[in-house]
Amino acid sequence: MFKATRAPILADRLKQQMAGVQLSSIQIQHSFPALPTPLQTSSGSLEVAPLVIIGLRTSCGVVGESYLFSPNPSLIAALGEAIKAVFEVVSGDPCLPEDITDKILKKFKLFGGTGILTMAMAAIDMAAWDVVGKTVGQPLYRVLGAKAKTVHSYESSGLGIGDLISIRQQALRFMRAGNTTMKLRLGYATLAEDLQALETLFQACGPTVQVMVDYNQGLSPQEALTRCKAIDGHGLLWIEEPIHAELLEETATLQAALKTPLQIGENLWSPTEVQRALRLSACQYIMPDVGKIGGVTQWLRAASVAEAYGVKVSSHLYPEISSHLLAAIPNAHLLEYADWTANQFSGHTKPANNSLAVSDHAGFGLSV
Ligand code: SMN
Ligand code: MG
Repeated sequence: MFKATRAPILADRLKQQMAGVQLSSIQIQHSFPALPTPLQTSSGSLEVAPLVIIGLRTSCGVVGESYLFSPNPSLIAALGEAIKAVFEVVSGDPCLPEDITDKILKKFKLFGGTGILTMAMAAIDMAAWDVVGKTVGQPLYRVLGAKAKTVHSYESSGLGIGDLISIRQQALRFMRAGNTTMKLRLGYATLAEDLQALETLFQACGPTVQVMVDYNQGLSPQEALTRCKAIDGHGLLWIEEPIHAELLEETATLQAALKTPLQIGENLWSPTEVQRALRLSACQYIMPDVGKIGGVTQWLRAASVAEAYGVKVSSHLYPEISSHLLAAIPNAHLLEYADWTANQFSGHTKPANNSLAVSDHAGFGLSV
């Protein structure tokens, strides 16, 4: 069933052009930029954004750039090694991202696709799409046939679990840039504290604020029912990952008991997993992570699965890359904007008035 919805992404005329460009070598760098605002979630805290930065050299001299984000700094070296190992499978191949991804999927079928392997594949796929954009001299959203030059965004740079004064200060900072849509992390020790944090945000921002909350998988199914019911009448845009990401049936039971849409997807590892979540009615919205779903190719395939279910797609992190993808799909919802890579890439743009301009440089416009 999934295969029936899959259509080629790269246009035929570009395929011919890219068939003459070969993948030569891959370069790996590590970077640990400090988060402008450290983030506490119910499943761990973040002070730096551990990144693997990839340079994909090709026979025509174009270098494709991409990166991976790992919440755990200790896995960055392993991610880099996995990228090098996976690259061996496609070294010398033409720069046709869909073929590259399908070859890697096939090669590692016995190993199974999740985790570091799938992220390594994503890094190569993303860099290959960047090569396509740079070779034809167009930003990726244009290569993908998009018309929109901006995407709707929400602020996710801060609003971690923390004291009420800093929640208020961060929210007011977002409001000053006209970013009135923002995500609050919940999953405090008690429901009363969750409610206090929400109340603080609404009081600070007034009636124009639009809020979604993220439990980062922190609740048991039973606790999730209690807590989500308690916030169900607050007019939230969505409630994100209330319980463990693997518990799709339990998430569906929870969704059936709530008015507020559930949002999941950042921990789904393939378009097929997205399809399973939607078939189970586990959520009303979906937000694949371009690193974890396996790259641009797999993200776009997941988005077309969601389209078939009439479900809107948001992105998870990677704003410089995700902005191109959201601009390219008909069922785009919201871009998650976090400022964690703001000082890392020259192509990083910041949102204003709940909107982010997609880079007009060739490829993603990343540039380290
Ligand atoms: C999140 C994801 C990864 C690291 C920190 C926080 C969060 C989000 O789930 O969706 O932004
Ligand atoms: Mg999340």
